[in-house]
Amino acid sequence: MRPASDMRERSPLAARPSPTVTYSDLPAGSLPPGTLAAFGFGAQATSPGDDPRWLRVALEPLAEALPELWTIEGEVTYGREGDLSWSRGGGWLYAAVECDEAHHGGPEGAAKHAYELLSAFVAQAPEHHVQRIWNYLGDINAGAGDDERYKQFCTGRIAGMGDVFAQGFPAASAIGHHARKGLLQVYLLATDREGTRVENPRQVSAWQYPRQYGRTPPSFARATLLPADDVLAISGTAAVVGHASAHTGDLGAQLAETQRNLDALLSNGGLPEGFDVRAPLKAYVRHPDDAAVVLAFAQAHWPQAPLVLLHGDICREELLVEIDGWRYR
Ligand code: 3EB
Repeated sequence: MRPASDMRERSPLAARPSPTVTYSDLPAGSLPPGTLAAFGFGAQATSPGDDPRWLRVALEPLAEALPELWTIEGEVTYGREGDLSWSRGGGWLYAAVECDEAHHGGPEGAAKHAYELLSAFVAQAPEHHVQRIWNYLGDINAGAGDDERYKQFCTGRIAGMGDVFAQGFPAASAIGHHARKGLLQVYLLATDREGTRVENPRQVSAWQYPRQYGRTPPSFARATLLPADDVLAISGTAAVVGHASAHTGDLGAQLAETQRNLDALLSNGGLPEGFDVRAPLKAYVRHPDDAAVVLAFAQAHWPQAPLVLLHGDICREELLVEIDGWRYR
C-alpha cells in the first residue's frame, strides 16, 4: 500500500499550498490581498477597520509583537454571522467566535456555544477538515479540582464539537487571558482535505489523560501535518512528559523539556530538525517577569525563528511556559 502522503501528491488539489503565516506590519487601513486572517495582540493593537478577518487576540505582548498574517494565493471572501466571523479562499477556511460567558452561564456553556457555532458552520462548508484551533479564556486556573475553569471549558468544548470533529481532534492551544472578564475567543483553520494528525511519543495523547486531570480529557492532537504536506501546525507544547507536568517551579528546566517535546513532534511529523526563519512561534508566559528568560532561551536555541511573546496562563497551574507555532518544510 502506498503511504497516504504519496496519494496526496497525486491529487490535483494537493498542489494548493497551505496559508503562509508571518508576523508582519499591516498596511494602514486595509488588509493586503490574499489575507485569510490577521491577528493583533493585546489592547494596543491597531485595527485595520471593521473586517471580519481581523481578530484582536486578548493576550498582551511581553515584547514588541507584529501582527500575525495568514495569506493564501487567490481570492478571499469573508463575512460575519452573529458571534461568528469567517473567511475562505483556495480551499482554506478561517472561522472565529467571540462570546461572553455571562450569556452562556459560564465557561462550559460558552465553550459549548462557541464549538456548536463553529461545528455547524464548518459542517456545511466544503472546507470541513479542521486542522488547528486556538482557545483563549480568562481566569483559566480559577476554581478548585474538577471545577477549575479550564476543566469546565474542556467539558463544554467536547459537548459542542459535532461530527466534524469525529474523524479526530485538531491541533490546539488553550491559554488564559487577562483581558475582559468572561471573554471567550475561539478560532480555527480548516481545509477541504484531510490532514495528518501527529502525536508525541514522549507524551500520553491528551484525550487519554487519566481521571486526575478532570472529568473530560482535553480534546486536541499534538500537531497536524497540513494536507499540502508543507507545514506542521504545532499545538501548545509544555513540559508534560507522559501525562505528568515536569519541573514544577523551574522555568529553565520546563523550557528544556518543552524543547524536547517540540523536537519530538518535528521528528514524528517527518519535518527537518529545528526552527528556522520559516517557523513562526509563540511563547505564552505565565509570569511577565519570566519574559526575558524565555526570550533568551528562544534566541539561544532558535535564533532565526520569528517569535511572539505573550502574557498567557497555561492550563495547568504548575506550568510556567507553553510554546506553539508552525514549521514549514
Ligand atoms: C498539555 O500538554 C498542556 O486544551 O486545547 C496544550 C495544548 C494544553 C492544548 C487544550 C491544552 C490544550 O496538556 C495543555
